[in-house]
Amino acid sequence: MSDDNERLELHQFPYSHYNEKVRWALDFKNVPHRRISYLPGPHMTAIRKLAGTSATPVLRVGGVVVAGSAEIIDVLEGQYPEPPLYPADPVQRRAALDLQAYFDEEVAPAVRRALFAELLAEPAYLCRLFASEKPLLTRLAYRAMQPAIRPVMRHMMQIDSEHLGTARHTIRAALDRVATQAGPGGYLIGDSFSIADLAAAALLAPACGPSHPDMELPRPRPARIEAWLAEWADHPGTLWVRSIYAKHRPHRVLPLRVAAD
Ligand SMILES: N[C@@H](CCC(=O)N[C@@H](CS)C(=O)NCC(=O)O)C(=O)O
Repeated sequence: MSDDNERLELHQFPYSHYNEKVRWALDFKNVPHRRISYLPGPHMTAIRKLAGTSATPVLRVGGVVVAGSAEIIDVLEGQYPEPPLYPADPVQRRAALDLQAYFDEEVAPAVRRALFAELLAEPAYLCRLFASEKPLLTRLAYRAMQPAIRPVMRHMMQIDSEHLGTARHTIRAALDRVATQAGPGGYLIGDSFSIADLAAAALLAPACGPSHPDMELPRPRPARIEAWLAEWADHPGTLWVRSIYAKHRPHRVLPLRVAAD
């Protein structure tokens, strides 16, 4: 293990699909790291100070700070090339990165918008997702803050009737796409696992309920969360996401997480 590995920190939200891309890349490349989890809302000051933007994931390696899931994975691919996430063939590499951009820019916001429309109606469950690792007083304070945080989240994620209708359409189109584009080996680009499969599966995971401790929504679940998962459960794209998780998402003991706020 190099000194850099020992000092590598992922500043993240648990269960967040953009953060899951980076967790997956780190685990896939077997890179030791520390995960530092924040509460959505109160995270802003600390993450802005660290990265100049409030969005997670943020990776810190020694004195270097990198923000954005695609940017972080690009750095990891350069520093830890084995096993590769980028196809060796330049045409396939371009296609895989383009597919990642489609999932990052179009699909991920739609998944998040539609899921949070349900989660914001279940504040106790939302707090369980994001605050369960925190001390009791922090958990109670976060629960009490929910009425103030909710309108900010609705605004930031454009949770309104117009955008929600489009979001469900975008999710279905993305599930259709992975189901039809996956080749005989089950991969989106070429005949091996790549960044395209990782990005698609991680960013669709909140709708597909893959069996992995970093993304499986904890039980018992409120009825509206069960209904959300049931809406997508039988889609062939959901089965594809679950199979990619089963084959390529390492199951391992979670690294130490450190409370950040
Ligand atoms: N394009 C960015 C998007 C990151 C993003 O939207 N992160 C969300 C997590 S779901 C976030 O931290 N939102 C809170 C904020 O922006 O303050 C990426 O790929 O990392």
